[in-house]
Amino acid sequence: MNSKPTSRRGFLKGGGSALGQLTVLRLIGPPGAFGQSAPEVIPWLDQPPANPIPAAIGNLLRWESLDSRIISANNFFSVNHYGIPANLDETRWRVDIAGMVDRPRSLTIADLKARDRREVEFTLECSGNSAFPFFRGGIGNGRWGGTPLAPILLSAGLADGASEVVFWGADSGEVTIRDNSGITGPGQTGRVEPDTTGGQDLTITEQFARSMSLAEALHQDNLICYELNGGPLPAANGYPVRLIAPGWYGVANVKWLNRIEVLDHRFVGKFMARDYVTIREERRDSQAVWTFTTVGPVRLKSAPAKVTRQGGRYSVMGAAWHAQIAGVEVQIDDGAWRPAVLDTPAAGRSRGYSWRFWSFDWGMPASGEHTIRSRATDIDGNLQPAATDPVIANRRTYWENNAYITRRIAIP
Ligand SMILES: Nc1nc2c(c(=O)[nH]1)N[C@H]1C(S)=C(S)[C@@H](COP(=O)(O)O)O[C@H]1N2
Ligand SMILES: [Mo]
Repeated sequence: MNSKPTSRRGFLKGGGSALGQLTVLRLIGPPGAFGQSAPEVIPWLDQPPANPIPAAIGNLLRWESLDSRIISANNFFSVNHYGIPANLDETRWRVDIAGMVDRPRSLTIADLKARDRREVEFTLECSGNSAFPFFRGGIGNGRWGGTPLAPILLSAGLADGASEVVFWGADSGEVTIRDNSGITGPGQTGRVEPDTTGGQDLTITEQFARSMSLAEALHQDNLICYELNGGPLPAANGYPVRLIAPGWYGVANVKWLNRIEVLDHRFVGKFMARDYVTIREERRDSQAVWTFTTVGPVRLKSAPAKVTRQGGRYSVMGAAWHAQIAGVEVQIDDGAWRPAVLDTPAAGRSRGYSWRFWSFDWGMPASGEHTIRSRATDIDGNLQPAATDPVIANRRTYWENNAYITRRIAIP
């Protein structure tokens, strides 16, 4: 049924039955009409503590407020390792295409906006989300608009041997590299200081950068992005331009993008090789083996968002993301896993990149405290892991925690 006001007038003029008219009004009327109270949100007992680093992490999602698949631009979370750069002037901004290309270029924002425009709905999540009690809302979903990256790289002419693409941000910060063994020399721009072991530390100003293999960078869904939800990117989210790499954790989505550099070797900057590296301890033939992987592709995850009460009945509403979702199950108080009802997924190109909402009819639970958790499966048969699953339990670093999330609630 079309619920636009014009069709409603048309319906009433047509002289439908009183009951028919009532049904229409109920469907399109404001919540609370006809004595039906709007659902009431019951806040979680386990509220996150205050964010201890507001300068670096902002606008964390308050799960109870989730009521639309799209998070508005002014509520979108941000993670800024080096702060927001000064001089974000769209008219003077350039994105350089450099390195192993036959035709290096320097693109203005106008150049980028003159190219094909495309939108993708994509759930951006920091790979550190769920790692600390305060950090549970490092996630948001938006419509990212921009121009495809691949044609820009291809038209620059990739030189033989090109294998890696680095995305540089305009932001930078001081980074200390431990024990540089006292190497000094002319032209050195960093600061060299004795360290506690008798060696020497090197302090440099490092620009934010992340890389991908050339094949990964050429993925058709990557965007050079200049819009969030149809408007300009907020300053904290990369204005005037950023990379949007659907299917990758937040860190790969480089903000304030000003240089795309093609290399013939691996790039091992801080955010590839020293930070955002997942280290696991595994057992092979009773030997401890350590594995090291750069945080990159996303992992299947879900969470209960909120519990609501309407007319004495309770429901749980939540989200599942980072894959095409096949099912979500809910577990109350360590009981049996029971299926939730999935909402419509985002369509077209956004399918699998945008989170999918679900709901679970909890009925009339006993008063007192309860725990609620969810787990998702995707269309390839992957199951979101438990905290005891080796992929989670073997980690010795905190990134990429996609284990079930347990929330606590008190029913009056
Ligand atoms: N230039 C730059 N890009 C960046 C970052 C940054 O600090 N500088 N933080 C990254 C991290 S760790 C995350 S989780 C995402 C967060 O994107 P958002 O701030 O738009 O939510 O941005 C990524 N891109
Ligand atoms: Mo992040």
